[in-house]
Amino acid sequence: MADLKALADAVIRGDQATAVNVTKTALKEGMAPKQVLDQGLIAGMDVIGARFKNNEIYIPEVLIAARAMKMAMEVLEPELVKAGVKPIGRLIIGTVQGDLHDIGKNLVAMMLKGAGFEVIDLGVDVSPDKFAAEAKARNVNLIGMSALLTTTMPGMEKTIKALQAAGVKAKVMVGGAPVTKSFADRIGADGYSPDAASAVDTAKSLVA
Ligand code: B1M
Repeated sequence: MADLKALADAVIRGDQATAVNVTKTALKEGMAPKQVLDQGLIAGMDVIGARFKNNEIYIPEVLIAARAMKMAMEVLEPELVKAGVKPIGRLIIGTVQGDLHDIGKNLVAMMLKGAGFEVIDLGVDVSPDKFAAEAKARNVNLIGMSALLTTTMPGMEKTIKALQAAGVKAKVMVGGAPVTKSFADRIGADGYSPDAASAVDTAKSLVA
């Protein structure tokens, strides 16, 4: 019988082979894909998120765990689709125009995937028009923007204006080293997070 605690532990350790094997065994035994996701993969990433938030682990451990989760998700995803399991929210995420930094944005994207969001990553140097066009085309309920340069932060405000002009109703959350809560409030963002772990809490509260 597949052990979902062992699956969560494999994610926490970043043990890709075990994560994939336990996922395959669970599915072969007829376990519900949603149960494998919630009690195995997401349970493991929740622990990673909490440890990261408490500075008990650092970026490399998060990336290793996220990779194990990604490998297992490749096995699980088609079964989730077949079972009609819906993600808890769908978002686009990108680094704003003129900015090529993506390590933090990727980390946030991975944590959100780990928490059960469908994440569409637009990459770096994303223009306000592209954010607006993708938000409309993909019918998302959340938009995430990252900026690492003081010179590119104004791109967040421009993007919010472009989203409003395009009639996009999705919530907007922002983050990145130079971004602050007061900046986020000033430009009219719905949410701000200082790090990837709290970004999950913010995203969940925005789509709730
Ligand atoms: Co650049 N860089 N860089 N850089 N770089 C910084 C940001 C800088 C602070 C270095 C410095 O001068 N001390 C400085 C910015 C100064 C400023 O504007 N205040 C700087 C500069 C000036 C530049 C260039 C202009 C340098 C030059 O060419 N003269 C140039 C700009 C290029 C461009 O973007 N157009 C440049 C280039 C680069 C590299 C390409 C070499 C490389 C990026 C590689 C890559 O990302 N693929 C790079 C790097 C690596 C850095 C530093 C060293 C590290 C950034 C990083 O990845 N941190 C950085 C200095 C530093 O921070 N020590 C620096 C780790 C990452 C996990 O943290 O991105 O903050 P962070 O993400 C966190 C949170 O902020 C938050 O969660 C993450 C995880 O906890 N978060 C969100 C991020 N996005 C979020 C979104 C959310 C919520 C939370 O919601 C959607």
